[in-house]
Amino acid sequence: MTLSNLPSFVDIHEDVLNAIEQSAPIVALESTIITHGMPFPDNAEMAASVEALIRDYEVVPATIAVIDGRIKIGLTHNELLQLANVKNALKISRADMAFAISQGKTAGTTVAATMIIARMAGIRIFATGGIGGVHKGAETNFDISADLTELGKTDVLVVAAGAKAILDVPKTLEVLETQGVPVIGYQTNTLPAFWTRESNLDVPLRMNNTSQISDFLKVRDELHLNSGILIANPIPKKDEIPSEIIKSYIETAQEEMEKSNISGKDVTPFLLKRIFELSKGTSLKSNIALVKNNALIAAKIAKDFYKK
Ligand code: PSU
Ligand code: MN
Repeated sequence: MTLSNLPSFVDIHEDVLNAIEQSAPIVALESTIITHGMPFPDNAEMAASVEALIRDYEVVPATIAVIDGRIKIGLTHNELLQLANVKNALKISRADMAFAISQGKTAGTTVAATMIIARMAGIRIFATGGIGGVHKGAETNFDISADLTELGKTDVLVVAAGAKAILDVPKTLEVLETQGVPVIGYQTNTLPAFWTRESNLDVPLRMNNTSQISDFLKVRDELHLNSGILIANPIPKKDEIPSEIIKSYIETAQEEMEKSNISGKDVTPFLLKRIFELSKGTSLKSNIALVKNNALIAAKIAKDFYKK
């Protein structure tokens, strides 16, 4: 889809539009992390500082969301604050995007929905905290995030801090492989585990600098593979939470969830919120630090990819 035939309900921020027209580097950002992943006001502070960090790198940030039924690609400061503060925002993926738009709702876009919207505008590089994956007990509850199938069919590069230990990480890697999604460890041999730098799983591919990643993306384009790429970027050492500690919080949160009949799209927000409470806020601090770290790598990749 070219810019001129974007749907009538899409608003592109002026800075983003200019960057698209000039083939200048842009990094897309998701908004479920704002509406459902972090409490106010930390979510607003996180979103604004991640955008600022990308701008400092001379790359244009494009936070993607749905506000009052309109797709926004790039938010004003006021829109960002509004979104961070809104009660009852929807959390939308591929399945419910059209619902939010046709009903005039406000919604945070998941990794899947953000990838779809970024691709519409030709934005190729996207930073987030963590992707959705295969949940524990998937063999009986079938809970597999639509993020994984989206990565299998939409050619946007996603920088994330690996897969969270609230997920079944080995199964998540298997599904990514089935979907044909390259998983590239950035300067690491093991798949990062979100709050911790390392896990006991080998990362399928490794790259050590952003220009290698940019070259890889260019080859993928020439091959017309048309699917996503996952860059797994470890959390900075100083912001890590030891795995034994985070494991005990996850187990408690998981048990509570099973007792309280939480299912579907409420699962990830519930677990994140309980882990935040159980860790007395340290999980949130780490989460913010790793999002910033991912934004920085994404900005570097974008700069290399769009170098003239
Ligand atoms: N992981 C996080 N924080 C988040 C999410 C995942 O650490 O906010 C969000 C992302 O938007 C992701 C979504 O796309 O949760 C996945 O939700 P589900 O598991 O319901 O597919
Ligand atoms: Mn799910």
